[in-house]
Amino acid sequence: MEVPVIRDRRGTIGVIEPSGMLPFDMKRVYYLFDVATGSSRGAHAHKTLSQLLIAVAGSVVVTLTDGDSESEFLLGDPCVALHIPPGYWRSLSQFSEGCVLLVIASAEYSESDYIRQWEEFIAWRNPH
Ligand code: T46
Repeated sequence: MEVPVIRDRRGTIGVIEPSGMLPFDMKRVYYLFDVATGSSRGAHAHKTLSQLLIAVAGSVVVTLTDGDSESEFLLGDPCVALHIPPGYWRSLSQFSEGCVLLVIASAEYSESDYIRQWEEFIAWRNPH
């Protein structure tokens, strides 16, 4: 989704407000930074959590799969947010130097919402 921005000759402000504009109610904001180039993060799914990811500086590649098909997204524009609904395995790679990835989430941190084993994820997606 496009992030609303306010531009003038001094620069640009990106604005995210909880009312109306998001596909979920926001409960948490966090950000990844100081990620060593060449390292990967993610490699898990969330059972109920929805997220919006915005590369507010630098770039990162996000790979999403539901266990069948896979999509790859290059995030590198602070005016663009990637919505990840619940139930997608995500891998984050190719962090550029200085990348700052902002994450807006629908719930507070809960380890029990994570699926961190690929086999468990596939079984969860295909319960019978
Ligand atoms: C995701 C990608 C995009 C907390 O204690 N509180 C928090 O709010 C978060 C986000 C993490 N943690 C702890 C849990 C782990 O012990 O920090 C450690 C690393 O977290 P995680 O394995 O989730 O880190 P990433 O970078 O692999 O994933 C993060 C998000 O947590 C995840 O939801 O989708 O960024």
